[in-house]
Order: sequence, then structure tokens, then C-alpha cells
Amino acid sequence: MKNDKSVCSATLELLEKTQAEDLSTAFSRADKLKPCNIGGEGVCCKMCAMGPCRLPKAQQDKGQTGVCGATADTIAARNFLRMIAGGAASHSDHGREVAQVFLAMARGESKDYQIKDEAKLMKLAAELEIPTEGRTVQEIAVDLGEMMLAEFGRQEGELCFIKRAAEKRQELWRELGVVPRGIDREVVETMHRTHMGVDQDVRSLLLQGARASLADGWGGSMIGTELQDVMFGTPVPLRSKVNLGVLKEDQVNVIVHGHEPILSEMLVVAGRDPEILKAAKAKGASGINIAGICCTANEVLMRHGVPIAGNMLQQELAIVTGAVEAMVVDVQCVMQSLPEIAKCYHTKVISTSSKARITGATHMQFDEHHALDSAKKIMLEAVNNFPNRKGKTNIPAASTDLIAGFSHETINYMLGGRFRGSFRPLNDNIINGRIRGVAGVVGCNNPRGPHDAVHLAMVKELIKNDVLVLQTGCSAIACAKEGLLLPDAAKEYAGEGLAEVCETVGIPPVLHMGSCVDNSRILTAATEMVREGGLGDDISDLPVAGAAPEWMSEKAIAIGQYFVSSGVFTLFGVNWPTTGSEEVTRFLFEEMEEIFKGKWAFEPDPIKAAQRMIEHIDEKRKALGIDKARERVLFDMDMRREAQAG
Ligand code: BF8
Repeated sequence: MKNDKSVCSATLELLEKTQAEDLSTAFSRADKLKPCNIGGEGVCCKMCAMGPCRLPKAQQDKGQTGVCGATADTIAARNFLRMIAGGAASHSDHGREVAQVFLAMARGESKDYQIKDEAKLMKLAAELEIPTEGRTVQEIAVDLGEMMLAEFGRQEGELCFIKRAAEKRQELWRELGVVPRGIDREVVETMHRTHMGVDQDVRSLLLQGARASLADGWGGSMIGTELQDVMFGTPVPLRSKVNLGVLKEDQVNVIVHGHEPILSEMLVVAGRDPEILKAAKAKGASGINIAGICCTANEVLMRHGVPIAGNMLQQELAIVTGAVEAMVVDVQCVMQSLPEIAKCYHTKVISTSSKARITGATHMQFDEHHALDSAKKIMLEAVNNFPNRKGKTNIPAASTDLIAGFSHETINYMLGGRFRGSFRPLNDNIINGRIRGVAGVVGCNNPRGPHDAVHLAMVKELIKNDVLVLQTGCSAIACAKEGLLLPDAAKEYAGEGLAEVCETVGIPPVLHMGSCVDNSRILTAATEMVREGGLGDDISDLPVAGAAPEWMSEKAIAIGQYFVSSGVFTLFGVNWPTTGSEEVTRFLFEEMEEIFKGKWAFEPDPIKAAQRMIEHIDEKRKALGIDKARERVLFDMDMRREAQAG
């Protein structure tokens, strides 16, 4: 029987094992548990004890409202806002954690971390007008850390990275009153406004959603990315491997899973410690193998080339290999089922964050003031578990090479060349039509559709049509498994124009830019493209589009909304969480465009979705007056083909 749950061979192989052994996974639970239609459409209000009030279309047609009088439209808008608030809070709390550790490092209180990218520190200091003359690096770093941390609790004014956006965009945000004042303030106000009996107007609610999302993209996430780069190094291209085949039979396998690189950075150091390696050998292992899952994986891949074991839907399956000594988790995207499935194997699930305690897991609190000691203790726990493996392991053979590490600084350097790092060559290739446009394809996996399949179909369709793809998150992991993150993929999958650029520069047609907080890198790259000139004067003028075709988390909605609020056409797959309200859906899909010159769209079919993104890109090319250049390129290609055929 053909298994259509995934297109990833390693996933299918282990899913068969779970099916044969009757083990519960997200895939089997999704089969058993049908989603609630009314909740899925966004028209169930459970925000007070007079309800929950459920208002499907049939109820709406009868004029039914919630007990308090709330309409389905207000309810759908409030639910949507709470998703944004949840997402913005998650990214931003990650950013805050990073800022706190950064400050502790700068003050000399956390000795195991250092400044790895001093040049970036100085660039940030100049941008934020932090004095540098005659001051030590540490003093500058303390100022930067304090300034960034203050962004979370800021009560008035504007977040400082807002000034990074194109002038025109900043003006638009100011006119609309959606410039975030402080990160925490916008999340709190969103929660307040969506409480029973507060904000009831769809437009007013959705504009606050936009403001909270901007506090994420241009605030919490951007702070996280920038400070991580200073502290752990700005990514540069490097080679690594992906998929469950990276696990090693003869080594202690430690999986880092979650989001914040604070801990995983130290685990990488601890994994190379001679004492720990000696302990591993004493237990009969030939070494220590660290691999990642989810966005923590992307963080340590980007900076250290640590291999990736898999994306979100592979977390349980990694344990099913029977080869994982410890799965070390921090926050976000960690399934509660992990300790349950781990009972069938020897794997220790180790929780490390006081914010994320997991019943059935071993809790080993990570202390960033004694980071390396904490990491070593966790490593030893894994090492000591090596002799407890139960019987034969089942490590799938699948593993694929990849190239990652495309920060916007790297793209600038690679496309601009050694002597003139700039976005000029990228812009020129867009203007001359070799590159049709740029798409950000990001986000999660979702077992409501075939795992990875939607990402792959969409990305292949885009690059076939000469659209350069930028990636983060679990989407990047899906494409890496397919080999799309290798320069050779250009020859095999990309259109002629894009392939030519990739070959000349030596880049893949799909560029891995990092974790979900690193979507802020895409905002920065898009802004740099605007600044470089020739493609309009705002992000909304660029021939670009965004997508999260297999999204599942609230964070994805927050990201999507900050892209829309920044002027990007953003398309989601799977399902759309406001379909129960025509007004809210119309507002997001149509009116947002009038307001922000960016809008939401929904299309679960990946090919149709890619075509809509391409149509949007072509419309932008036309508005810029560069559509003719591309027609010429295409004409030339046809001519060449004809000549070859003749
Ligand atoms: O942080 S790990 S499932 S939420 S994409 Fe999605 Fe993947 Fe989670 Fe974004 Ni990253």
C-alpha cells in the first residue's frame, strides 16, 4: 500500500515501523482526530464563561451572535489577533532571552559566551548611534545589550529597528498609527483588546494585529537575529548534511531540538570536550554526534555546520530509530508526546528551560551563567545512556548534502563579489529578467497534508520559473532533504535565467537563511534591495512574494502578518483560520492591500499557489516597467531552442 503521508523516504521508512508496532505519532493522531470545523474557521469564541459561543454560517444566517452580542466577524478577528500575539510573544521572548544572555556576556557575568563578530557589533553601534570612540568592545556591547533589552519594555516612541525600513514604508506605518511602541506593550495590548467587551471593530482589531506583528518582525525577531550573530557569529556558507541518516550507529547521538541557540551553542562546545569524548569512549562509543531538529537545528547548522536530523514532523521518528541517547529540548515546537514514545526506547528527553517543563522528561535546568558546565552535565547524561540502547537500531540510510549559511550579509558579498559587496548584481539580474523575482518560502510542517510535499512542489515550480527562493525554518529542511540547497540543483530544476546566475555566482537556487526568527533577515535583504535602487522605493514595489505552504503554528501567522504589513504578498496553504467570517477574510485578502500594499492569500495547491506568486511578481515587474526585459530574455531562449532543434 502506498503511504502518502510524506515524500521523505526516511520518514516513510520509520512511519511503517510505527504503524507495524502500533505507536502513536502526529501522523496517526491527525488521522484519528478530525479538526473542529467551527474552530478551524475562526468562529468559536471561548474568551469568557458565557460561552463558548460557536457561530458557523448557519447560525450567522439566523442573525445569531455570541451571548455578549459579538458578531462572527469580531470573533474571527479576535481569534486571528490572538494567534499573532502568541506568535509575536514566542519569537520575542526568544529575542529577550538572547538579549539577557548578551548583556550578561558583555558585563562579564557569563564567561562562556564571547563576541564572535566584532565587525557586526560596530556596525550595529554605528546604526544605533552608540558612541564607540575610545571605548572598549565590552563597553559598547553593554550599551547595545541594554538598548536592545529596553525595546521589550519600551512604553512610548518607536522601536529602533523601524528606521531600517524604507522611508516610504515608515511614513505609511506612522500615518496608520501602527508603528510598534514597545514589543511587550503591543502583545499585551493585543491581549487586552481581544478580551471580552473591548475592541469590537474589525479594522481597528486587525490594525493592532499588524502593529503587534511588526513588533515581532522588526523588533523581537530582529533583535534575536542581530545579537545572536554578534555573539555566535554571522553565518557564512558551509556544507553539511540533512535527514535521519546523519545519526551514527557507533556514536552517542544527541539531538538538539527547539529554538534558542543559547544552549545548543554550548552543547556543540561540550560535544568536543576531550573529557566528554573520553567518557563516551569508555562507554563503548566511537564519538559524539550532535544533530538538530526544528529551528535550533537551523541555528547550529548555519553557524557550525551541525547536521540536521529532520524537521518538525520527524521529531518523534528520530526517537523511533532507537539510536538517540538524548533529545535535548528548550522551547517551542516540542511535542508533548516525546516522553511517551521515548518509553519504548532508551532515549532520554531532557527539558532545559524553566518556561517549558515537560511531564515525563528529565529536567536539567540550563544556567547561562555557568553555560558550559550545564552543557557538559547534559552531555554526560547522554553519554551514560549509550550502553542502554535496546536491541537493533533503525537508522534510515537517507542523508543529503546541503549548503547553508546565507545571511543577508553573505548574499550581499556573494552576489556583489569580493571588491564591491552590494545587492546591485541581484537587482541588475532582476531588472534584466534573468531572475524573475524573489520568493521567501518558509514555515512549518503540518500532518494535515503530505509532509514536505507541498514545500517541494511549490519551490520547484518557483525556481523552474526563474524565481530565486529564500528559505528559513522547516521548509528549508524539507528542501535540503531534496537536494535543492546545492548549486547543482540549479541545473536540474531552475529555469535558464536563474540557472545562469546561480552557475556564475556559485550559489544554489534555494538559499537557506536560517531559523524562523531569521525571517528578519529576509526583511533586511528586501530593504537592501530597495535601497540599492532600480526596483521602486518600497518593499511593496519589489517583484517578491512570501509563502508558508505547510504552516501550523501561531508564529507562522505572526510572521505572515509582518510580511503583509511590510508590503509583501503572502500566501498560506493547509487551511485558513478566518473562513467563518467573510468580512475578516475579505479584509485580510483584499483591503490589506489598499492599506499596506501587501496582502494575505490562501491556496492549498502548491502549483496553483506558486503560479499566483509568479503572477504577483509579474504584475510588480510590469508596474516597474521591467516586464519587457524579461520577454526579451524569454524570446532569446526560444530562439536558442529553435536553433538547437533545427
Ligand atoms: O520556528 S521549528 S515547525 S514554528 S518552522 Fe514551524 Fe518548524 Fe516550528 Fe517556526 Ni521553525
